[in-house]
Amino acid sequence: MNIEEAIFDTYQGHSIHKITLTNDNNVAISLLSLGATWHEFLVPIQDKQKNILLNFSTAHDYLSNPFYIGMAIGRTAGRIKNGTFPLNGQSVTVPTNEGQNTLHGGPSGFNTLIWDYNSCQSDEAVSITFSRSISHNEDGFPGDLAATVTYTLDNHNRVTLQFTGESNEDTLFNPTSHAYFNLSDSKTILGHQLMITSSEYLEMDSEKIPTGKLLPVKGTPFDFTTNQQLGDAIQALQGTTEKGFDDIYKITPNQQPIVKLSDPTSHRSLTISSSRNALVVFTSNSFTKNLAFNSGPGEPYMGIALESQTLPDTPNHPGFGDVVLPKNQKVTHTIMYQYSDK
Ligand code: FUC
Repeated sequence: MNIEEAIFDTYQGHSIHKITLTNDNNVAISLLSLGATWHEFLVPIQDKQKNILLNFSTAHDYLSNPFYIGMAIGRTAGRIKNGTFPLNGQSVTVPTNEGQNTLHGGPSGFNTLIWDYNSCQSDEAVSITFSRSISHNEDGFPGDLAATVTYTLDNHNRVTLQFTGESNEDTLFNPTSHAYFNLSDSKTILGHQLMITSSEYLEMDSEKIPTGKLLPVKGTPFDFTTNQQLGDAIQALQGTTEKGFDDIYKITPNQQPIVKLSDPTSHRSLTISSSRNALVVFTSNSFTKNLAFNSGPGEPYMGIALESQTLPDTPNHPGFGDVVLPKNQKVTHTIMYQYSDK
């Protein structure tokens, strides 16, 4: 077990730190204090390490595109229609950042913040906890929120991501991670297989806001109840505007893991376990070569984001769940990622 700290970059006069956690199997994760970002997931291949996450080499690159690469998302993942929702019988409006809607916590979401951190080490696991107080005036959501984002790497090659929130007023809390994975040795995820324990996905309007209607996956390219090759599924969506997946699956969390991503060529795989009721699947359909990733210029389908969360636009849809964080109550959400190369 090992922890290393380095300066990653400087942003608006602040040092951005990179913290690398390594386990006894030579698996490592690195995190950035900007956006509490998951920067690298390094897995051993022979005597080297391979990174299976999309990432950038500068703070500017992380913040100069709309894709939230690797970043922590909060207070609310996904879109809130018109930045407006009911809370305690009143209509609350928060700042918007995608047309008239609020995406991924709005213009001052978790991903835009520089977080404090401290680390912790035991024989079996090593972790880092990012913490930040976010005032109502800073991001425009009700209440001053004390938030933490903890990444733990253990010797079973598991990464456990834990978010906590506590506010002095009732507010919303629906955080997630926007890590993009590519397990393979090729530039795209088209050869990957995907399995999701979900039989329904959400209908959305032209602004990607849920209409409230659920659609069955059975008999469609959206059906990942058994292993499906992403290249085949994406091919079947070429007639759509999105030309790939940017979809919200309804999850029944009594079946774990909720998703398995695997690369048959390298035998690398990743499962995700979570008790939340949704998984957003985004196959980087609109990435362009102007994105200067560490792995080279951007291109469609170079990574897949698998965002475990509560169904978005929650308070505007009865039956989607409850993302209200009651005042003075600490709420914890956990997402667990299990890597394997067997
Ligand atoms: C996912 C998508 C959004 C957006 C974002 C970067 O959360 O649902 O449409 O593109 O990623």
